Amino acid sequence: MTIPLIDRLAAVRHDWTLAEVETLFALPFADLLFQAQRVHRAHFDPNRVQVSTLLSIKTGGCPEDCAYCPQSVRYDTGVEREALMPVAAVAEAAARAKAAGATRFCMGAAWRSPKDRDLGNVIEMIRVVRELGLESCATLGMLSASQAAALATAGLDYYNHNLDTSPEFYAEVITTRTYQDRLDTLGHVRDAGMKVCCGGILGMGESGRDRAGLLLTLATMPTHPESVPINQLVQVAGTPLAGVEAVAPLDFVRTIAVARLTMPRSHVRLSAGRESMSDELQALCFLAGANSIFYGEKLLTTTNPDIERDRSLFAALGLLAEERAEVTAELGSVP
Ligand code: SAM
Ligand code: DTB
Ligand code: SF4
Repeated sequence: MTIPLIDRLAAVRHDWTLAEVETLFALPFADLLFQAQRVHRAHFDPNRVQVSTLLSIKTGGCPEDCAYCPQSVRYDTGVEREALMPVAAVAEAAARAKAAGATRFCMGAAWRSPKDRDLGNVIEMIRVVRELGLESCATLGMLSASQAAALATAGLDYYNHNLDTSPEFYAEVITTRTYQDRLDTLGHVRDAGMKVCCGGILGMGESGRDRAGLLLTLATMPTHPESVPINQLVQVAGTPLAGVEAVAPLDFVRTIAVARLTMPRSHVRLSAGRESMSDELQALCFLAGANSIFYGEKLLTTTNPDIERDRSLFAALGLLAEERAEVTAELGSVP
């Protein structure tokens, strides 16, 4: 006899089907949140939230055509092209993030893929971030196997590379690289031994099936991404997706809950888009199993809630920032 879906929820599975994921999305809201809570509490302290701060180390002028992105050279968004930041400026920003309470520092670059000559500078940035006792994360675009190996050797803890949406909807959003390109980079990151941060964006005009398709792709990976950012599109004037109908708030919460249920041990990050969310909506996201946020007044080029607002939200909900994981003990071995 097959075990009913609900009874199988506590286990970490990699054999999800689209029908099962869609069944979870269609549960009555209270049942979905109850199950998500059950699974969340089986694997995490529900009152702890992991806190990451972002920095754009190389802004604008990107050759790609991602329809959501203010940094593409193809769209007139007012984002100016800047050179790669000096390492000392990155060190200062990382120190400020640590002092404000972040445990992970995520460096983003508006590249299709890094040039080998840039990688040396990024490796130096990883070193200073880790020396501060922060976990390091980078998102630099597509990587070759040897670039992934070089970043892993430098001590990079996480690599962020989002699938953004379902395989079927992807070509509506990006034409300059394929879904398979993204999967190949994720494979190189895994093979190099780094932790994977991979998620998507809601509110790009995708269907409910596309949201299920994104989560299905993530949840059927041989190892689930350790970090799953769920972004709400930040609409930026000048991008093709400015003016698209926003995702319904309760559908956003449902997506968080289904991510929690299908990837029970992953950190699910309530990512971009929090600035336009009420405290109540964010609270529902935490109840649905979100346990990570971006913290600090800026994402990459757009704004995020300021630190005071997040401190009072955490206080109102009795949430605490998660202590940082295991990296401190290893710091002595960083060259
Ligand atoms: N260029 C690299 C890449 O695309 O992989 C790294 C930086 S890129 C800005 C990182 C991620 O930010 C994208 O994959 C996308 O998921 C997210 N992102 C970009 N613009 C966004 C927006 N307007 N709203 C929400 N998320 C966005
Ligand atoms: C992720 O999933 N979201 C972040 C991070 N990973 C790199 C980026 C959000 C960017 C929002 C638009 C901007 O600020 O430019
Ligand atoms: Fe470039 Fe990344 Fe923006 Fe796409 S999402 S345009 S690759 S910076």
